[in-house]
Amino acid sequence: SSSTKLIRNCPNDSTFDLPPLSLAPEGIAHDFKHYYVHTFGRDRDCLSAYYLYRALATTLRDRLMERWKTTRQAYDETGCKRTYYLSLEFLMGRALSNATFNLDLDEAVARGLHTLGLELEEIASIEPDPGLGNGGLGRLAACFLDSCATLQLPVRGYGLRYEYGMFRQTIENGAQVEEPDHWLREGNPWEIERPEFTQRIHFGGHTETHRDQNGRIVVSWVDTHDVLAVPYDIPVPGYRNDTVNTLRLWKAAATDEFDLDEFNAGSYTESVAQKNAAEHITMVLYPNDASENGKELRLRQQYFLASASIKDVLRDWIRLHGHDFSRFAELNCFQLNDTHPAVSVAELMRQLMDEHHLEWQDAWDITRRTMAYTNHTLLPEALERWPVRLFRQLLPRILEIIFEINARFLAEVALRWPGDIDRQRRMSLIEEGYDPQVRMAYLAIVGSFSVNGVAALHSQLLVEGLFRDFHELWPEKFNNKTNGVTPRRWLAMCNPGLSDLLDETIGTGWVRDLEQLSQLAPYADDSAFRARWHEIKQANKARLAEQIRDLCGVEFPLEAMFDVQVKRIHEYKRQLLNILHVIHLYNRIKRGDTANWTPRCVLIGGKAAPGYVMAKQIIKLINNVARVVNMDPATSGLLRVAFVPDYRVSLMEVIAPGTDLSEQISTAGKEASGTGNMKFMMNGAVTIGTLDGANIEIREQVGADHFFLFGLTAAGVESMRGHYDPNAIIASDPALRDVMNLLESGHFNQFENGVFDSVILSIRNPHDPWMTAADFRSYVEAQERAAAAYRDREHWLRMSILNTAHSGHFSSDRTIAEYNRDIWHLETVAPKSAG
Ligand code: B1H
Repeated sequence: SSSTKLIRNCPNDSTFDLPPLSLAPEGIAHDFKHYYVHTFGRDRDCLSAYYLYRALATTLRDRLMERWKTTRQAYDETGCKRTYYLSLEFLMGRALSNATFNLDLDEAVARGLHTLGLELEEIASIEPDPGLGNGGLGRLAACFLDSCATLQLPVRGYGLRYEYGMFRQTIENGAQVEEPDHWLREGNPWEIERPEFTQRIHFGGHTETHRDQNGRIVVSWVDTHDVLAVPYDIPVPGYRNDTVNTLRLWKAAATDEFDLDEFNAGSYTESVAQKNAAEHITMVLYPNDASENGKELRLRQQYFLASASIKDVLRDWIRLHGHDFSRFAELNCFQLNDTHPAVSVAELMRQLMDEHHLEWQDAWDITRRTMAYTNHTLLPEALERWPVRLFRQLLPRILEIIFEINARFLAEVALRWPGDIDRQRRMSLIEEGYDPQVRMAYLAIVGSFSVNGVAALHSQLLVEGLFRDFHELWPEKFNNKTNGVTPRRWLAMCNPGLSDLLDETIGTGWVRDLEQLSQLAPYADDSAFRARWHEIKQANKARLAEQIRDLCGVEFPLEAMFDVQVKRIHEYKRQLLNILHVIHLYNRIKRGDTANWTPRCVLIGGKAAPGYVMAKQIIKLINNVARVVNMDPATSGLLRVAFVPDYRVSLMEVIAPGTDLSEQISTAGKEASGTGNMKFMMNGAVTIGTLDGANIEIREQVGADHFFLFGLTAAGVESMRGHYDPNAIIASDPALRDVMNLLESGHFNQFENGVFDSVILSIRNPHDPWMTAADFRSYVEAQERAAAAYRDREHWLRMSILNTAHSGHFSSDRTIAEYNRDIWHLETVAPKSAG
């Protein structure tokens, strides 16, 4: 097509060289006005907020563009090894403030805008917050890209350009209502379409085997229905270092071919309409965080991402190295973000063999030295398995390759454990049965040289449990990479007050090297420093309280402890335990048990997967409890509860800095890592939590005295299974008995008979996998310790400071440095300075 056509008489290299763009306020203001007036055709008669944002975004994008080019050239010229981060989700958050900050242009942009009477923050808040991810897994991918660019590592993200991101959540009569998020409606200034790199992706059809002229057996995959993958590139700026990496997102588009049969049958319009179906592949993000998807369209998305990204990488390889793949594994690595892109193992095999004519053994050798897999969950409901019949119908060639990988793998297992049929059955990539399934995690393990979990406990449980057999076979493959979060967005940008105090106290080096925060520790004993810390926290609480007033209509008094749990709603995360504690506090108030009371504002937020009935009932319960508590004059000044609708990245940027107590209360052994826990810690919140995921490492870093621990251990949870008796626990604990009585009396659902029956039943169920009742007593006691600690302001401030001071370990820069040291082995590459 015209967009992919190149001209023959290419002008010489310097034709398109331009002088560097001005980074001064005047230059920025000039370009901003130019875009607003000349490009977008707006003026003072129609002062459109959106186009003010658009003009500023374009001004900044120009300044990224020149660095983007020099980064790309530096990677090509050095011929360096590269890593590709393959993920169905990238939860990037707003780009404008991030670009401004990472380019060190905050002051220049603010001053340039001031000359026009405009405010940077106000314009930045117009940007839609792109929600191309569910939760932690998607946000982790975004933090990793930030760290890779900051560490100047040649890493490219590959994902999907969903037309509709995560749904917008509203609350009606206490219940979640989903609305579509058409985030691209007004265009996206941060993407550059690259139609010249379009790829063709195959689905359906069947395979045929024949011999070529040399007598080699060749398989062709024919009669396929093809879909085009069009890449859109998004710049990923490093922190003040001239590196700009790339996130490449694929959009599905129809080919220009007609289905001839239908055409000849006269159904011209039907066959044109068919083209529409192709574009559905990237229409919408599946909103099922850590739970079953199982839909054909989801497998199409996964294969579409895998095939397009690998084709893109191989095209680049051939451009730079020709058709010799002998050094491919040495110079390329694919990091699989969970099993969602795991079909890449078979797809790389297919492309190397069927499209580039390698033999099985050579292709397999390359694949196994190139793929690395990160596991993010132990929950059985999130472990991906696809029916063999679906593969056969949608991806027949891929299924053949998976069968061949499995046959060769099981031969290896048989060699190691002769006659151990049960082990072969357990380890097979195919789960046999009435409807056989492909086990995607096993495919990922067999096809990778590295398998990692995302926190120490999680990695340990993986090799002891789910992946035990594989660990016995290949112990050297397994490793841990404890998650981290980027200190740019999650401290420096979102908490300017604290950031200034840190700069003033320990210098500015912490933004790149977060371990430097440990220099703060001695200041915990300095009362003048504590006073300033307090002042900043109170200002952040005021900003948060204002948001909560606007969004929930609830007043949060600033002297109260802000107690916050924001994350996806899931039974294992136990928002239910939190709300049971709220009911317990309400009972205490009603019975006048309020001596030495610590006023508390409980904030809960998060989305439920639309089909997850129990999660939606938990949202409804939180809202109903909030209404009763907040309406009751007895709670005035003592207790407030709010459910914040539409929790997302940009809300967390306000919530984390204003939080005192961070709720990390999952059933031990169930939360792989958690990353919200790290954001809160960095911003000086103290954690109340179980020994789960990265909480364990947080507690190790900050010290047991500065962490409110409660609950069963992972081993304790497992050994209690089978003789867990919640009804006995309830009967023997007066506080929990009172909570259940009030709940069961219908006090929180006066005109909604029975709406909480199944929630109540789940607490009383001896098979409750999350053992909510088991941890209640211990949770209440930890909450009492937290409340007492908060009443001693100086003590609390010390804890708060020490939490920030010991959060250095949880920078995603540390995580990425470990991925690079142990798995990727990339060299840093600095681009030529833009001048
Ligand atoms: C995590 C998911 C996840 N683990 C399936 N697994 C999805 C699984 O759309 N799907 O099908 C989406 C997401 N997400 C989270 O990853 C863990 O629960 C967290 O504990 C962890 O911190 C995070 C990042 O590693």
